[in-house]
Amino acid sequence: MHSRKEKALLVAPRIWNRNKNYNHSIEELSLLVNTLGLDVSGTIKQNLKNINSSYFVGSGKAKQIVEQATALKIDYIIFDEDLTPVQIKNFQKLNKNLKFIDRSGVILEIFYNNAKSKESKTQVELARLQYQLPRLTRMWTHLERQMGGFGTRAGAGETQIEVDRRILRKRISLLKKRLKRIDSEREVQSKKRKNFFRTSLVGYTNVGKSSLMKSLTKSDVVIKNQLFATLDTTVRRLFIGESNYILLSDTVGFIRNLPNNLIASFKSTLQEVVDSNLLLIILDANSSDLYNEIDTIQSVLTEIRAEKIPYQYVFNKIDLVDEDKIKYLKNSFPESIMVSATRSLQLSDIKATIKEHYKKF
Ligand SMILES: Nc1nc2c(ncn2[C@@H]2O[C@H](COP(=O)(O)OP(=O)(O)OP(=O)(O)O)[C@@H](O)[C@H]2O)c(=O)[nH]1
Ligand SMILES: [Mg+2]
Repeated sequence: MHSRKEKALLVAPRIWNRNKNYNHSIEELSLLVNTLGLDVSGTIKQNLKNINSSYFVGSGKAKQIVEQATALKIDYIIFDEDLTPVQIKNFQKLNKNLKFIDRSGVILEIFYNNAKSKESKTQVELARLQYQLPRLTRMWTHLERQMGGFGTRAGAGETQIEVDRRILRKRISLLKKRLKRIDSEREVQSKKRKNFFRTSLVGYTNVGKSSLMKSLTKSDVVIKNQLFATLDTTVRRLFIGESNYILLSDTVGFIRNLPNNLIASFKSTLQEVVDSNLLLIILDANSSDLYNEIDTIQSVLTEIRAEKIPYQYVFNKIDLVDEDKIKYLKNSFPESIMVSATRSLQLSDIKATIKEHYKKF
């Protein structure tokens, strides 16, 4: 049988006083949605003065969105803003055959699909269930599919929902216990490393952190032109000369609006970052949204309490930009390093920087 790719309609409200790169955010959402295997059929853009508590957008606009989606035979309506559980439920009342999902929901699904290790699977499942709990409407569908599938549809009665909530809560507390165990195992490992100088590669997703890890340490990490290819932390030795070595780690990437419960449940994975002596903040020299990406990185680092760790900006992918862009970046970020992981350009500058910090250790 020929199975059709499911279709998504994006909804991008533009809030007048919000400072973000609107079009870039839409492009990024498209990429996230494609990563989930959905086709993007179109984007509805709308300027908003106020956020409507019932539908985020005005109620007239909400109906219009649902009508348009029905006409286009859409499966998913995807908001580039986070919706409250009430807003999702109100939308479901307008059409129970459509599935509604927001930015956080999309990110959680990608994490869910990419989790491989026991640790990341547990972390993602926890974050996902915490996200779904207040949004439950017809849980049996969901349980039937064994937590597979995403988005929620309206349907059946409250009692079933209550039963399902109880099942979910039980599962959540089990996962929390499991994570505590994983945390303490990690702590033991981390203690063994505490006498070493530790450096972490951090940054936005897909900027080339794993590629740098590979080029620098020859380790066999996953590299993909895909969002959130890495969900686990890898730690390797890196020799920096005179038979000295440090520990270098590669970890999960960040993105704008990374759901809070995801950051919380990835605490043990991100602990290596928190315990670092130096952060190499990897930036994409070819990015068209650099300043917002830096803001995102800084706010995640603050969230995990790593904001006081010394850091160094490293622009990767310089092979993709012209001389003018390099000049511009050098002017704007005089202390930064310019490299290319895939072309092995100026990687020694990274080692030199680490060495400088190491000397003060
Ligand atoms: N042109 C160019 N491409 C690069 C460079 N470094 C990495 N890439 C490509 O960028 C894509 C992402 O690379 P990864 O190393 O997986 O990126 P990451 O930051 O680890 O991404 P996540 O783990 O998904 O957050 C891959 O297709 C790489 O081949 C570079 O210096 N130049
Ligand atoms: Mg990676």
